[in-house]
Formats: sequence, structure tokens, C-alpha cells
Amino acid sequence: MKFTIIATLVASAHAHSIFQKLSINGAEQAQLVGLRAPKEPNPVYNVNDAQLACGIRGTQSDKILSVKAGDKIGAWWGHVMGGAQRPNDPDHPIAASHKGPISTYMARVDNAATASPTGLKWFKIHEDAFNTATGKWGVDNMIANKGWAYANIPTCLAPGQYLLRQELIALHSAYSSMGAQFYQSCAQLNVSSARTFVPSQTVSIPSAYQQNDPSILIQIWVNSVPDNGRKPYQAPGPRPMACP
Ligand SMILES: [Cu+2]
Repeated sequence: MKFTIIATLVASAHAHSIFQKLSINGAEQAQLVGLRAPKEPNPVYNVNDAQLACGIRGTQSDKILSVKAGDKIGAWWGHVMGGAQRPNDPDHPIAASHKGPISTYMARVDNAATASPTGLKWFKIHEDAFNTATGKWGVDNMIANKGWAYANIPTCLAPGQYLLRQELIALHSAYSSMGAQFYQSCAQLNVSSARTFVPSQTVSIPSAYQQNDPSILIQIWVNSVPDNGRKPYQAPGPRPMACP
């Protein structure tokens, strides 16, 4: 019995996930095309790590994907590179224990295939954090969507090249410092648009987050249920931009 419990804990500690594929208005792209992604499903723990921007350095596509303002971008998460680690992998797309918010950011760059991920001015375009009525986290919705989490390119956004960053924060062990797990990859996009909006409220990543932010150092387990006691939860960083 004791052995079983320990084995389960060890297995879940290695559950993790990788954002490794994109879709554009439902059209699935080939794996890793137009994407910078980690090779291994390991998270960043330190909010001051430069790799918080686009994930632990792994693969980097030489392709830039063409999209239009207003397009629906899908990010696909899988337990390991390729998806499931084995048939009926219970930790694919991610272990259900990994409750937390999913947020999507963008940043303007000169060349999306070559730009450094550090020193950029990021703005959030979407977040799916926590629903107090249902007790569901963004991660729960992604699992229900078979690994897909979506965000729309703002309709007003100025044309140009951008990195699109989707971040999943797993909060199951966030009750201790450095316990929150940050997973992210960055898509390389060329956005065409008829409008010219440039978001003025931006943040740097890293440095936007504090390790002891109440959204990052948090006990979500209340009475043995990871639902934050149904109290409101706000994802770290700014709120999503709104078109004027
Ligand atoms: Cu994990």
C-alpha cells in the first residue's frame, strides 16, 4: 500500500505537458511547424528564468505562419513530444492533477523566425483561468477539448510579425514556493490586418510575475479538492487587451 502511494506520487511528478502543434481556424498544422517548443515536457519553476518567455529551449521552426486578425488560433498540448507516452496514457494531454489557468500573450517582433524571446513587450489576448460556478480550471477545459486551447488574434491588431505565447500554469503544488509549474511554447506568426491598433499596455517576460504573487504561491486544495474553495482566482499578469 505504501509502495503504491509513493509510486503514484513519483509518476505524477513526471506527468507534465508540451504545447507542440498549432491550428488556424481549425486547420491543423504539422507538428512543431511555426513553433518554438521544449523537447521535454518539463516546466519552468522560477518566474525570473528567461525561459519563462517561450519555454525551456528546445526546437525552433524556421517557418512563420500567415494568419489574419480575428483568426482562431489553436494550441495543442500533449504529455510528451508526439502526444501520448503510451496507449491510454492517463497523463495525456496532461495529468488531470495539473489544475490551473491557461493564458495567451502576443508580442510584436521584426522577424518571428529569428527574434530573441527576451526583451519583448507582451500583451495578453486571452485567458481561461477558473470558473467559480463550475470549479473548472482552464486546464480542465483543455483536457475536455482533447488537448486544444484557443485564442483569437484581436481583430484590431496592427499587421506585422508576432510571437504568440501560450502559458499553462499547473498549481497542484503551488502551496510551496517555486511549486507552481509554468509550461509554454511560442508560435511564429505573420499577421495581416486592415486595422492598426498597437497595444500600449505591455509587460516584460520574465519580470511580469513575482514568485509570491497570490496567483502563483497559492493553496488550491481546500478540503482535499483542488477548487480553491470556489473562491475567485485571477491569473497572473495583465488582463487581456480589448480593441478600442
Ligand atoms: Cu507536471
